[in-house]
Amino acid sequence: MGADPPVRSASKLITTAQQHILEQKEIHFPDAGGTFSWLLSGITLATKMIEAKIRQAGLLDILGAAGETNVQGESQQKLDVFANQALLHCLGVRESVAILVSEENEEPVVFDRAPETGKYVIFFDPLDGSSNIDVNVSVGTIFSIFRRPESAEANVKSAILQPGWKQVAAGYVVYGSSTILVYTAGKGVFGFTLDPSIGAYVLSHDNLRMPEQGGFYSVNDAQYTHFPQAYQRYLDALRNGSLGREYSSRYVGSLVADFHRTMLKGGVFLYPPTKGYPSGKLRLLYEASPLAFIAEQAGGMATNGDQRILDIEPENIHQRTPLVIGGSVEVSEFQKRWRAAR
Ligand code: AHM
Ligand code: MG
Repeated sequence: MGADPPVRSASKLITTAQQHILEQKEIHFPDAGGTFSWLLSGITLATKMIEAKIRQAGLLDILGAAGETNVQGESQQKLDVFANQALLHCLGVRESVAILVSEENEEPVVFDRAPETGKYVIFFDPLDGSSNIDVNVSVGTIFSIFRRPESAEANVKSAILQPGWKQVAAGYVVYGSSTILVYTAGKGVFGFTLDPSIGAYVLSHDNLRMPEQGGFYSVNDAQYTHFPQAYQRYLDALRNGSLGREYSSRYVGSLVADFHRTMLKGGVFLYPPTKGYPSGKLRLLYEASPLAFIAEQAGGMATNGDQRILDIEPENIHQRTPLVIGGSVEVSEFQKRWRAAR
């Protein structure tokens, strides 16, 4: 027999989201089973189906209201319906899912699964900012995962109404000029870009950190006169250089897109209470809370003014909250001014 063949180096060219999730599990949770990774693969699959549909949107003439209104009284786009069904289907078939809560469904979807198998409760906003589809502007999907409480007295209500600090994972997908998945499982934040040629999310943003202070603020400025005074004074301070920076404003009107820019470039995103939305417009459980978890994992902060978003004890599944989220410098400055004004 001749000499042994040379051993090839195992260095990787790419890391897919699936590989990454499994590697992270081995590092941080070596005793965990594979159900959590399988669960996340349900989300990545659904978002690839949604992304494919979005890319065809102009071609297939599938835009426009589907003739139904959702639980918030907003007119539903056909793509909202598709995105919701894709997530309900891809997650519903996973045995580990106990309860699914969607922005598009008034009631939670509860599966008849024993607590030993049905371990997770998942919230999602299937297609956030969907009115932007008509004008070819970025939209997104947001998700939030909790463990189902194990105690015998835990019922559906207590499984659903958990504060955000109990999330085991959260993430979003922004369908923009490229499609990017960002997620955290409580051990840092990672971003993956969908490579359409192979249909896989590829690691592109390793251990994402939000700048402590950035140069952008993001708010629906047209509502300024309807904001509480403390918000107005804070925005004035951002504009007049009191925070030691010259800020520019950026507002897409798609939460995921505005948040993603804030993650990468820094700054602050605000959705204050307004006359039309006295508790703010954004929903706590499937918009504010998952993004707050990601922001904190990346070194940022998120508050409703009175409380850290992750500390809010929810009272109902579709409740709204004011949201101030972004870099630690900007958010703590807001917090200080808000408290002083109370
Ligand atoms: P949606 O869930 O109906 O799409 O609404 C949420 C969207 C967010 O993406 C965005 O931050 C906000 O609404 C914009 O609201 P406004 O047009 O009032 O600024
Ligand atoms: Mg939404």
